Amino acid sequence: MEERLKIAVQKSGRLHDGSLSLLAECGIRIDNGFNQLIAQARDFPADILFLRNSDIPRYLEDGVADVAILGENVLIEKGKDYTILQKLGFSRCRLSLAIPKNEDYTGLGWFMNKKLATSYPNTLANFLEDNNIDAEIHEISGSVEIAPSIGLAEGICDLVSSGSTLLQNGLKEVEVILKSESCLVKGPSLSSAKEEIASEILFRIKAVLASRNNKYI
Ligand code: PRT
Repeated sequence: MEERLKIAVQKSGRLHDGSLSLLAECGIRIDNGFNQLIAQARDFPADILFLRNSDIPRYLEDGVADVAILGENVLIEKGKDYTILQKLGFSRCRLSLAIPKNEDYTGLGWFMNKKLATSYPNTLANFLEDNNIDAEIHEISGSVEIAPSIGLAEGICDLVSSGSTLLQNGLKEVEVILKSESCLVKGPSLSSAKEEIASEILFRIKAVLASRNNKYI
């Protein structure tokens, strides 16, 4: 039986459209499947799995998915040492520290002994440790920006793209911890047949990205 590469993409959310349009530009098209967990690509030996972005590292680890399109920030948070085959250039954002806008920011020392809310506890803990800052991390899964105004935390660590959510919540960005974008990632153990299919996809993606770049020059 012909081997098929299982490609994980986000089921819905910020990475979904960019992932499917990139695959389509590479000639990997699916008929419907948006409401399914899995869809077969037309005329290409691959199946698309629709999963939550935050669950994708686990599926790669378990070999349920072979390659995936996801945000680098998720890989870093989960601490998985996967091979990034290609950075894809969409869904760019940064993981930043923010504090109430009226605070006088004096540098990283400001965070000493403060309570910080985040959905990225591991990345934040590593950053604080690298900078010798003792602070209390309060993990929450969403609406991180409201934490200071409801008295849950004194500062936050969250993803920022335009900055308007911070502004709306009376916060200012004071430190960038990391920059992230979508990337194509490979799971830990692929058969040689799957490696070949993954190489073909990578080749096509590089061609698409190069032609997109040429359009901007
Ligand atoms: O539910 P699932 O596990 O699939 O994913 P998710 O909840 O992480 O999904 P989603 O769609 O919100 O984000 C998917 C990925 O998009 C993230 O992991 C990042 O790699 C990337 N990305 C890019 C962002 C943003 N930009 C972004 N701005 N993810 C989240 N945000 C949020 C941020 O958390 C904050 O609430 O948008 C708000 C800030 O946006 P601005 O424009 O006001 O600064």
